[in-house]
Amino acid sequence: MRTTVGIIGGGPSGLLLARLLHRAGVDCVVLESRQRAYVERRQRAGILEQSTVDALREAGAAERLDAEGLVHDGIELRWGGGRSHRIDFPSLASGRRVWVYAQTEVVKDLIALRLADGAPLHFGAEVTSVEGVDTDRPVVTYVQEGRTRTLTCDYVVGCDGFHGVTRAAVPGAARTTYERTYPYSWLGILADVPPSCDELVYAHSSRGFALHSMRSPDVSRLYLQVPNGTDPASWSGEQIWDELDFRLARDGRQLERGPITAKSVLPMRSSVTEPMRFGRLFLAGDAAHIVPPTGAKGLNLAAADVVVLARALIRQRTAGSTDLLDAYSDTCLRRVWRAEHFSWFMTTTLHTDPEQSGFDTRLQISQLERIASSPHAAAELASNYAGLPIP
Ligand code: RFL
Ligand code: PHB
Repeated sequence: MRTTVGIIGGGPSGLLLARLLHRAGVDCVVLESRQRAYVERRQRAGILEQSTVDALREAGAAERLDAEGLVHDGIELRWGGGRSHRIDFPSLASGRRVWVYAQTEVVKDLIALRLADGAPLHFGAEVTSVEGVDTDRPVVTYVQEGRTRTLTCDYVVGCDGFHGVTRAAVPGAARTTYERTYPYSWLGILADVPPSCDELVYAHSSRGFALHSMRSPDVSRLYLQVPNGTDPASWSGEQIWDELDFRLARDGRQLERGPITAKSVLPMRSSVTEPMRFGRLFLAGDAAHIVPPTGAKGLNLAAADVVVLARALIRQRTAGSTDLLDAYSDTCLRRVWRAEHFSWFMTTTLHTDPEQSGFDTRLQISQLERIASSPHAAAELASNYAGLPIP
């Protein structure tokens, strides 16, 4: 098989890139190791920033998002057993806002469009190697239904997430990875109960971080900071609700409780691999960088990368110029590092490190009070959260 752009991974970054290229007449093949049902059910991000929504609209993939997505104009911060402050996006972030629309739904929409277009998207196709990325004809080898096949490409894009194979196709001497792990994880639940608050609530408490989020008017998504290595089965439903009530408490009001339909633990890590290109291999999304989820940036960074890359690939095909491809890594990394900093800032301001001293806690509270009292500090948070424009 031959194609212009071989896309490895059918998560949000691979599927959005395929959609943007297809609309511009650039042919591409998407290889996804998992089956469709698995990819469509994987619970992950829930917040789309303005640029991501703009990109999905431009890709003609926002019909359901525009009908069903929940527009949010702010978030609430809570701390110190009763203090709270609302961050208002329209007034602080130049009119930019965010949407609650689950990653599962973005993925479903993009898969449906690609299949309706009759464009190649192979499920159960596990890429095992990428070779010749420093030549004109890189070759991707994959296994599908027990048979080994190859795909020869002009360009290969690694959209295969943090545990994929493409990052390792860049020789070790040609890449550098910068990393940080955090001494805590998130226990996340989905519950069949209407959200108890209209907006997302990020809470700092004496027993650690909690987040109130949602998926729809009938489904809540909530998170608790837990120690690394926590077994989700070790928390009963009642313990989870009690702890959420403690950490999110305001005016003694309790959260609405309902049946918990999913429960999982996710570790927190920051990682960036530079550069995001080697020869004819380009890395995008989680394959190149991950953030702890406290800033809601992972999916949005993945979308921004492929918007920049699609533009560059289309320019190469239509005008024969590689200038945007040559600039791809630097263009993305500037924005990536801003999001890395913001995600680190939100994480370390709101979580309790097990080694944390009383001094550290007072610095966190001071930072939260500063955001509450200074429009400049609040605007800095709001503009990063609602997302910077894609360059
Ligand atoms: P994805 O979504 O990981 O997609 C990669 C795809 O590549 C496939 N793949 C392969 N295909 C073929 N051959 C191989 N050898 C392959 N190896 C892997 C995988 O099956 C998969 O379909 O990366 P992408 O597209 O870059 O998208 C990034 C986002 O998914 C990610 O940034 C966010 O979901 C991060 N994230 C969260 N972000 C938030 O903003 N809020 C959250 O609540 C949130 N929760 C999460 C998350 C990431 C998680 N992971 C990756 C552990 C929860 C989890 C569990
Ligand atoms: C979510 O709804 O899953 C979510 C929202 C905001 C975050 C992280 C996760 O910062």
